[in-house]
Amino acid sequence: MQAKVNLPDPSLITEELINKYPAKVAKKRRKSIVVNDPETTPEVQANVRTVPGIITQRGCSYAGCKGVVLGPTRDIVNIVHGPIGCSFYAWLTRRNQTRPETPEHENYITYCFSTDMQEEHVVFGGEKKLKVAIQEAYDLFHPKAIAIFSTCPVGLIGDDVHAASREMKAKFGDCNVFGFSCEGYRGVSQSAGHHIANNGVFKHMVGNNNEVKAGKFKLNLLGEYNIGGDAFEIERIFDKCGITLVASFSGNSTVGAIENAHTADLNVIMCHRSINYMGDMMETKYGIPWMKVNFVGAESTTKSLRKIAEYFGDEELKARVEEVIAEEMPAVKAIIDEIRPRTEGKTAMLFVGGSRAHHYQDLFTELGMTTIAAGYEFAHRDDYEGREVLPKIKIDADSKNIEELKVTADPDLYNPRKTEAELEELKAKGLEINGYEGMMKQMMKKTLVVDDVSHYESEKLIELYKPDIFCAGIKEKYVVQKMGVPLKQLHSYDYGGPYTGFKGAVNFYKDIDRMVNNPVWKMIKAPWEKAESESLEASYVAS
Ligand code: CFM
Repeated sequence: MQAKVNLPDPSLITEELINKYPAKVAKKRRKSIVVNDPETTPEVQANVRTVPGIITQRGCSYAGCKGVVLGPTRDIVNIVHGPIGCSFYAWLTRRNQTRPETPEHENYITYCFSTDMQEEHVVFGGEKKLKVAIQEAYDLFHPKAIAIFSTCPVGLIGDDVHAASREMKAKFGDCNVFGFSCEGYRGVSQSAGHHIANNGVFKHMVGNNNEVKAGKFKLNLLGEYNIGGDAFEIERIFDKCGITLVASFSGNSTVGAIENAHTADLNVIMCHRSINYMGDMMETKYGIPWMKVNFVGAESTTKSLRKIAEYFGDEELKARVEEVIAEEMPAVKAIIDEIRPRTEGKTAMLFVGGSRAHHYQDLFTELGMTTIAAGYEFAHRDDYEGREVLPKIKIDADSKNIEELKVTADPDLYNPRKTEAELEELKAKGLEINGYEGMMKQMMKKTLVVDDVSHYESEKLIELYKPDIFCAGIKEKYVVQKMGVPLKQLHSYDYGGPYTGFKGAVNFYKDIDRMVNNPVWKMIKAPWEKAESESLEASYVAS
């Protein structure tokens, strides 16, 4: 594939990005900045510690565990064991929506539960206070489950959240209590917290309820957290196709659904980074294969639905999926036809999390736009280069910190949903089972891939490439916009969304059209448009 846009020489760009760094830092950063080639997928340094002093956009292990993976499940009381700030900053900041069955059903997402650790507890221990908090939550809410999240001081002083949880669980008898050693420092980013969360959910929740519910085509949706209502749109499409969603991990989800997840016949994975561990563990223990899907983008949605239908191999389902696509696509096409002449040929940069920098490229492609540079904040090499590099990834001291569960086939419940021969047949049809090819194979040659991009590098990239839109988060938003480039938040969606499925794609096209074609950006004098002498005030909007 050839770029429709003129790309500057990417090797010169790399030099520009790192030439202001001290030699040691430059050497390290150089390994995380690569010129893409979809054929050879060069190695990207990823999932390594950020250089101290560099402004990164990463979060912590606790954020990945509590905020990302466990947080969206509405009927778990999530108690943060730590100082109040850790809880406050994880309180309703992620826009994970949920829809209780009735207004009377449990929904604890709006609450902020914390042990409010004080100096006294740091010095003399906080377990007693934690048990009091668990008891209080139980007395007030009688929830199905209580999860405890360790913040940094908990690990430093050695409070045993697991022992406290076990004790309280035994005491209550009707409430599942379990803890997570997800102290912020456990890994180099929130990615460590995802893994810790996967282990805990797998150990303490999945498999607790063996009741097999009705439904011919049963699957779990892994790694979809219902930001801005994304999961609602996917659920709507599944319903329409006659696909039964047993559990979502964990957007719009419940304890009951997750406990029952092992009765599904397929796991489809949206966000590979945050939940691939669960897919693998469920395959080993229960015999459920997983498949990577992407419901971001109308074309990607149709592809994913067809993959699901092909997996189940049922002619009626295949026909129904085609009917749904035929019903949904005209409205999408109509909007595309209207908008695309205005967006065609424009350029985008995406620096987001651990999956969206890849997924959202499909929506831009649908708009005729080119992604000229992209990167994740905390993904691993497999999310860039594809899972075939997994055996080649060096396990460093930081990764060794995180427990690898030893999973074996369940003596009673292991039931391979497909035989080896059937799996081979599906693979021959082009269905990637238990695989993910990563971001780079989809990006054009000579585009730039940057892992854990620093604030300085983002500004440099904007100066050098002058993209039509930059996608990142709230921390970058206003700096980028002051440079005269619109920034689309792909974590919170700038309070919009959903962006998944057919209806979500339309929302996205309209939002991007409004942003890249807004005349206001031309009225801002960008720093590179100013004379040298004026450059001191370059970061201000007014000129
Ligand atoms: Fe997965 Fe996510 Fe993401 Fe993520 Fe996140 Fe998020 Fe994200 Mo923000 S689970 S990796 S840790 S898709 S909160 S819903 S938007 S960084 S790209």
